[in-house]
Parts: sequence; C-alpha cells; structure tokens
Amino acid sequence: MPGNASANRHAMVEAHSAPSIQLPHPFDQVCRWFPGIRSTEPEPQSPSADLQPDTSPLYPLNYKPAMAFSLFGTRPAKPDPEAQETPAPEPKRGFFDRMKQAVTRTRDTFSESISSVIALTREIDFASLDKLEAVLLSSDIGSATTSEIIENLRQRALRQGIDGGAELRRLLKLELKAVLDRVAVPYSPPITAPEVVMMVGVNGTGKTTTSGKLAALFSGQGKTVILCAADTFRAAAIEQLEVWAERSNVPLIKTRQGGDPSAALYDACTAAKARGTQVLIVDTAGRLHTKTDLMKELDKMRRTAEKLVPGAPHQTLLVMDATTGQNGLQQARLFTEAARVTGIVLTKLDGTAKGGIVLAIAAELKLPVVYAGIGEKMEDILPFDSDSFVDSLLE
Ligand SMILES: Nc1nc2c(ncn2[C@@H]2O[C@H](COP(=O)(O)OP(=O)(O)OP(=O)(O)O)[C@@H](O)[C@H]2O)c(=O)[nH]1
Ligand SMILES: [Mg+2]
Repeated sequence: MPGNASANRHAMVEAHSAPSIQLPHPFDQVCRWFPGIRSTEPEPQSPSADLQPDTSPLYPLNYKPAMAFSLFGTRPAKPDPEAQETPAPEPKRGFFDRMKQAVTRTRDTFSESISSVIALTREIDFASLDKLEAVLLSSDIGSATTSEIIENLRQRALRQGIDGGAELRRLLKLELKAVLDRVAVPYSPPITAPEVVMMVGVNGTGKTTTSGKLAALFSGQGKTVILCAADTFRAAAIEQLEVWAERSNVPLIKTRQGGDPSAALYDACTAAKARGTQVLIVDTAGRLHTKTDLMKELDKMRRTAEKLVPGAPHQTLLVMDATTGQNGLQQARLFTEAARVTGIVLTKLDGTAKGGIVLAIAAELKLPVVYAGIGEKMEDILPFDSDSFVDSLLE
C-alpha cells in the first residue's frame, strides 16, 4: 500500500540518519553475568585483518549454545512426540507378504510341482532334474532360461552332488535370483529435477492405472509429483487419469482430447521445471509397435521431453500384462526395440498363474521388472525385489 511504502521509506531514512550507538554483544552481556563461560580470550587482531572478509563464527568456538540453554534453565529437548508418530518405512516383511499373496496362483502350480519332484528322491539325480525341467517349462519361465538353469544344476550335481530336496530348493532359488539380478539396474535419480517417467505399452495393459498408483507411491515417499495426460487418443482417457490425480492428490497437466500429446508433455515439463517438481509421470496412449504413426508420436514425445529436461525421459517403462504370458513377451520384445524401454512394470500379477514370466522377461528382454501391479487399488503396486519374488514362489 502507498501509505506503508512511504512509512517504510521514512523508517529507512531514520535508521540511516540515527546516531550510531554501540550496543554490547549479547554474548559479552552473558559473560559479564557468568564469567566462567568464556575460557578463551579473543585473538589480537592483525592490522590487516580489517581488509579480510569476516569469516569468524558469530560466537567464540568454545561457546556451546547448549551450555547457555542449561544456564538459563531450559530443560534438555524432549523427543518430539510427532516425530515418534511418523510411520516407519514399510518393513521388508510387509512387501514380502504382499508379494507372496500376489503370486499365490503361480506358486500353487509351480511350487507344488517342484515339491513333488523334490519329494521323490533323497539324492537328486538327472531323472529328477529332467522332471524339474518340465515344471519350469510349464510355468512361463521360457525355454532358454529353463535350459540354462537345468544345465547349471546338472553341472553342480556332477561336481558336488545335490544332497536332497532342501538343497535343490536352495540352489534353484539362487539360480532364479541370478537370472533376475543380472539385469537389475541400481536406481540413480537425475541430478536435476524433474525425473521424467514415461509409461508405454499396448492397449489395456494398465498404463493409466499404474501412472496413478506410482503418483501415490512417490508422493507417499515425500516426493513432489505431476501427472501428464498424454493419452489424447482414447475417449475418456484424460478423465480416467484425472480421477487418479484426485485420488493421489497430485496435479495433472492435460490438453483436450484429440490434441497433440507432445504439447501436453511440453506444458508438463515446463510446469515441473518451474515448480521444482521431482517426478513427472507421463501416461501415454496404448499402441501396437506396428502402428508406425503412433510409434512416431512416441518418438516426438521423447524429443520434446529431452529438449526441455536434460536426459529425459529418464525412465521409459513398458507396462506388461502378466496374464498374457509368452504372447505378451513377444509383443514386448518388438516394443522395447522401437521405444527404447528401460524397464518393465508387470501388472495383474494377482490372479495369474503366469508369474514365471518375470524370469523370461529378465532372461529374454534383458530388462529389469521395476514394479509389479498386484491389484486395482491405489496401493496395489510393489517396487520389484528379486529376493521377495523368488522366496515367495518357492517358500
Ligand atoms: N487385477 C489387476 N488389474 C489391473 C492392474 N493394473 C491395471 N488393472 C486393470 O486393467 C484394466 C486396464 O487398465 P488401464 O490402466 O486402463 O490400462 P491402459 O494400459 O491405460 O489402457 P489403454 O489406455 O486403453 O491402453 C483396468 O480395469 C484396471 O483396473 C493390476 O495390477 N491388477
Ligand atoms: Mg490408459
């Protein structure tokens, strides 16, 4: 307000023209009351010290604020009750139980067959390894991976022998984990925000649902998130993501249906940069790798993101439906070549017996599964962990 501005100006003029009064430093005042506090005399100043920038601490180094606190009777700080109430990060057991629940059907087929193989003989011989091979082949692990695992176990049986079912189970777990860990990539966030995560894949695999779940997961971890509705193709796709944005309480950047998805992405990148948002999740339209125009559109989106955010898109996640098994894998193989995919989100792991596809993805696509969708609700997503997965399959 003009009145206030002139009052402020007046105050500043007054402050400048007021005679300078040397007030004692508050610490000197305290020392006068409690002479024991100061045990070090100030160093004599060299004549050139005035010319140096003053980098000395505000108070002498031996002055400890905690001491003054106790002198003035302040009790030692109590633990903050609110801090105690902050929920601890979800323990690994929680993830394990949820993973175990999600792969129930896969385990029912896989683990029972393996148990029957294991129960047959005390000493594991080649005949029992052949039976194990048949079980692995029937569980969507894929023939190449199965052959590799069985060959490794055969070599082990030849060299050292395999002492009973429990030993076979342990060795099989190690083999399966090795297949998954070979393609695991340690997560390293980009130096400059935002991290741009693009969700791609064929129709109906769960891209929009996963975008919403991830928005909730990241914002639950304390990150700032923006959702971008870059599926302008399918009717009601934008509204569907809008519902997820509301549920997860995350802002949404969109354009009209039929608009250019790259324009929506341009706006979203600009907004994320301006707001210092940490993660930008981009939901794209479902497409087959054979639709050249739609694949070109995806390429344009990548270039748009790259122009605005260095290194973007940092993650291109192919969303795969676990229930499609080996067919989905074939589609994914062609898609990954065209869209520079960096990782897989495997959805609908709940309610399928084809969870073994996780191993085929690692072995054949050479890509890590980074998240698993385990239901339709917001919290039904798990960061993928090879230990939990293999343990829950073979426990
Ligand atoms: N059971 C289960 N259902 C899921 C999961 N993820 C997604 N779905 C369901 O799969 C259906 C399709 O999900 P969307 O998110 O619309 O799939 P989309 O890939 O975005 O589909 P388009 O945009 O049409 O290509 C919905 O009914 C979801 O509820 C999951 O992990 N488990
Ligand atoms: Mg969608």
